[in-house]
Amino acid sequence: MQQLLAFIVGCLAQHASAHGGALNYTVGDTWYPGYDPYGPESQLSAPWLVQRKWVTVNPIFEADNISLSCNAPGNPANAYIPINAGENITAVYYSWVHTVGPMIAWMADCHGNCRTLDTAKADWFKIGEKGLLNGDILEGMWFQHQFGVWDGGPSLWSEKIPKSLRPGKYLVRNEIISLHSANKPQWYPECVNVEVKGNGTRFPGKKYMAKIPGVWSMDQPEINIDVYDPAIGNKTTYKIPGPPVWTG
Ligand SMILES: [Cu+2]
Repeated sequence: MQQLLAFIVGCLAQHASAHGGALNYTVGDTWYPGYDPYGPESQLSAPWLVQRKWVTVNPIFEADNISLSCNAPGNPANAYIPINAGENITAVYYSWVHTVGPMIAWMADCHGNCRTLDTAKADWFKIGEKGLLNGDILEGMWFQHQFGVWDGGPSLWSEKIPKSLRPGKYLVRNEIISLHSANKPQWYPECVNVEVKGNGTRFPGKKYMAKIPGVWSMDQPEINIDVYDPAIGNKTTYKIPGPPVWTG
């Protein structure tokens, strides 16, 4: 526990003035450290590592960037977070500063081994998404704003593993899209290994699936957006693009 606290405090210091990403995860009362983007290279071979490797808290700016699936360089991790279908996985961020844009949680079936999954070719499906909660696009309350904690405490984002999902090894991908720069979207994706348990038998069909990169494009008005244009910023609805969420 002492070690874990030191780790958390370390992350906090490093990320106070930067952009960010999913640094840790919790399921119930159990914490799982992610890959520390500014930590030692040796993490990658650690038997406890559950998160794919990422090396900067800076965003990705291109919808077609090959690293959009699991950040750069995205090397696979060894361990899996055990979780029951129907339970929540919480991604933990620190001092998240951006306020506008959707947040989407995705999963992909690893077909038995997440080390060998090519994340840029995988079939991803949404398990949850959070967007504009109330008010208008420019000044209303987005989940991304509400979720940000400015005092250095953890920002928590929970999504449920669909109750009927068949057991197996999966990646969970937490994606924040920040839209505060006009026509210059920012992507913050991280991926974590989970092993889903339970009695589920279901799996989403084709209409729920997307490729990443592939699902986002600068042809989408919800992505290539100028929130400072009153004709857009004054709207009180924002439809999160991509396939529908599969809730199981
Ligand atoms: Cu940023």
